[in-house]
Amino acid sequence: MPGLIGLRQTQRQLFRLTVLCAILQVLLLRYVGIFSGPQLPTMPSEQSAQEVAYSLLAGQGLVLKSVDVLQTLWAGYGEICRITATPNVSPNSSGTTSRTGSTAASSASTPQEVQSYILKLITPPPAKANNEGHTRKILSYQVEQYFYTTLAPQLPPHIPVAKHIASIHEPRPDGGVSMAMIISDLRQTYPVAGEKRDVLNQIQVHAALDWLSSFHGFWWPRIPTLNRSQLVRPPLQEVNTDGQDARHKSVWLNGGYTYLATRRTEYANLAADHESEWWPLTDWEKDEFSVAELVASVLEPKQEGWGPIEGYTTLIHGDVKSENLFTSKSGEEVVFYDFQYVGLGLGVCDLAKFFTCSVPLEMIVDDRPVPWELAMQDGEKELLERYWVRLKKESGMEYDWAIFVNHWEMALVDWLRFQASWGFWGNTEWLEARVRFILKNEKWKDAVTGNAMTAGLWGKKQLP
Ligand SMILES: Nc1ncnc2c1ncn2[C@@H]1O[C@H](COP(=O)(O)OP(=O)(O)O)[C@@H](O)[C@H]1O
Ligand SMILES: *[C@@H]1O[C@H](CO)[C@@H](O)[C@H](O)[C@H]1NC(C)=O
Ligand SMILES: CC(=O)N[C@H]1CO[C@H](CO)[C@@H](O)[C@@H]1O
Ligand SMILES: [Mg+2]
Repeated sequence: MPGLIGLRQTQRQLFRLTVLCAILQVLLLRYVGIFSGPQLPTMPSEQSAQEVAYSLLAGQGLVLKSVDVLQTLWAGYGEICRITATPNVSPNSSGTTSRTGSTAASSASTPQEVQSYILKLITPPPAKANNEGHTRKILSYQVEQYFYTTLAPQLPPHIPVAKHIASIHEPRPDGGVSMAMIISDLRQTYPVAGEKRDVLNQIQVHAALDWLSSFHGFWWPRIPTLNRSQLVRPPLQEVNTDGQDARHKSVWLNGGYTYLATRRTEYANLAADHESEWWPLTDWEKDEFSVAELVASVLEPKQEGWGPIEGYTTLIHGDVKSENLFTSKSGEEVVFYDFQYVGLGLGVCDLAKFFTCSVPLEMIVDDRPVPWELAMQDGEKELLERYWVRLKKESGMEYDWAIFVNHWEMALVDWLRFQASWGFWGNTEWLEARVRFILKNEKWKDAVTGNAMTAGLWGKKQLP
């Protein structure tokens, strides 16, 4: 029966084809599954972002829905992810208690609202004693976590920051620390990003200044409540960086990451560069100290004893620029993030970077081209006054205008010292012209020297 045999053969071929198709299908599904699922790059740690997010959310009664990597962190020591989650409405969460029936029914009928959050996962190797940049970075993540868990919840609603949802901070056997933190996703309320290296518009600049004056003003009278021995010293001095110790640390003794004590290498390079217009900043001015050192010693918050800026010290953000803020659609509401360098300092130190890197030049200088030397012009003054008035109101503290301007001028000189040793960007012409003007003022120099003396610079073995 050839027909039958033929049929059998066809059946066999069909069967083979079906099996082949099935195998192909399985392979294809796997392929698609791998590439369409949440992106999970291999982590240097034991736990993936997804695992960490899942367990942190579970503790908050939330179920993880998706994980999207926004960026990997410096040197691959972690990543920032946008995650989504829904409330956990499984009968397990309520079913075993005495409240029965209705709870499960009502939660089943409520729509499961998907919320998005930001996960910051950090798994760096242990800090090395003499690697300044590396140590600075690792300490900065601990500082940021302290800020979100302990300080941010104290802020009133008119000084918005992301909300802390959950976090872990675990020492690892290798001496390093694993950190993870989930905070609220600010883009839901503040959809406009400050953008890279860009200047803000006038509305955004005013809103950012108002946020800063409120933030600085809020913390100013509260600084005495901080435990000074828990402040994080400059990276090279912060020798003991094991996990146990970090649990007792709070924010930086000196906010920011450009102050002289942590930029000695860059300073030495500037001091060796006799061609640079700004080399004189490093030249001996009074006894064996340079202008840059005199200014830095005045601006430096002290762990013990008294300093000339003591009564004016507040918490500064430490990295104020357009890339670290979001605004509302209108630009009238601003929120800052990236609190890795939050610490003590004068509020004007945040403003020096902000004016240089994120304020449009035409808001602070009228003349074109920008003159070689420049006194404070009306635009700059208006912005500073706006900040100063609100700072005093928020803090309830006194701040004499002349003292404020003196602080501002020191902050400009200090910020220029960093840029001159590291590279200029932003409103460089304005900054250089302002500092040329300030340095010509002998009365200003005498005041700085006087302050440096009371700061105990003389008789101090180690410079800032
Ligand atoms: N709370 C948040 N809401 C929304 N996006 C955030 C939030 N925190 C951080 N991001 C996003 O992650 C990026 C990096 O975060 P950031 O804290 O500035 O770290 P980095 O030290 O890498 O600058 C930001 O540019 C921003 O796009
Ligand atoms: C301040 O912090 C140190 C170090 O953690 C601690 O030993 C000390 O008890 C704290 N002081 C106060 C007043 O809390
Ligand atoms: C209330 C209750 O029974 N909760 C349980 C839900 O399920 C988790 C894990 O399966 C348990 O750990 C809880 O105890
Ligand atoms: Mg940032």
